[in-house]
Amino acid sequence: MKLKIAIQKSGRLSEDSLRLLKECGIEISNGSKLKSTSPNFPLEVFFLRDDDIPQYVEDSVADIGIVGENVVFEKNKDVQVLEQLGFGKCRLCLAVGRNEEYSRAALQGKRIATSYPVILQGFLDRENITAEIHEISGSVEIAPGIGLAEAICDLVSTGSTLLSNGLKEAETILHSQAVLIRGKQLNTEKNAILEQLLFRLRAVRQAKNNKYILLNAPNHKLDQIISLLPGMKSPTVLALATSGWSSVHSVIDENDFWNIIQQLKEAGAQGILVVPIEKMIL
Ligand code: PRT
Ligand code: ZN
Repeated sequence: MKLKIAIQKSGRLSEDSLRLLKECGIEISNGSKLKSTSPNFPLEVFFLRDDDIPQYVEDSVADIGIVGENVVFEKNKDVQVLEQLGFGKCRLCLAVGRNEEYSRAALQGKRIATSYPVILQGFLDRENITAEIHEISGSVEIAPGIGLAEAICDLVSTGSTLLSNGLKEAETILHSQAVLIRGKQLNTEKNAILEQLLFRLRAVRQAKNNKYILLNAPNHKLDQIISLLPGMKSPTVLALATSGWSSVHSVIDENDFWNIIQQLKEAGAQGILVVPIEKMIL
């Protein structure tokens, strides 16, 4: 029995999806065909267009899939989001001409071009705005320039596409990243494989969010320094050969990193080393 996963065939999520599986110790041979079987994990990989993945998962053609949240919400299929994967980050934004004044009220009666009519309609309904949605499948950013619409609703990551088309970001209506989704019907055996995969995925994700830190501390400052370092249980403290000094080892959250380093220095820590963690099991 193999668990079937659908990932994007070629596009922005393809490389990161394969890399994530690899970091989970799952080998996948050649990603150019329609499907591939892992030689060292009970997983079969289907390579598909991202827009089709929610439907295939709902229909149990694939058991699970990796796709952007934007696609999950737009397609609105009967699938469950299991885990955010931390890549493919972008936002779905309303954008208008660079020189226009933007307000929600000003959208009333306007034409908005988008490839995300479902999400956009949801936003307009919540805000009690009546606007005309023009669905187009690509190059949405050119719509105002050719007179098709006054505003657009499109994915943005760096913002350079908007800028080079004379547009400005007016409002974010959804933050998105790649997620792991599953269908409703999985037998016991497939569920067990999924649990193993999730265990590995979480270990990889945890590791990315954390750093291993080693530092030297004068013993009379140990209490203060330890209070800054929660660690997985509590920090490890080892005596240095030089008397009056200790070596402190711990794990810190990537997000608190610069803040904590600054405080540690102020508290008298020296020789601070910060190293990446490859896998982390709590
Ligand atoms: O062929 P297939 O249908 O599988 O691929 P696709 O062309 O539909 O999708 P693809 O590969 O472009 O994107 C796949 C997923 O990546 C999306 O569904 C999002 O979840 C995610 N993602 C992350 C993005 C972006 N960032 C992104 N910047 N998807 C698209 N863009 C486009 C955006 O539409 C705009 O044209 O990039 C442009 C804006 O980029 P910036 O950097 O100029 O702001
Ligand atoms: Zn697509």
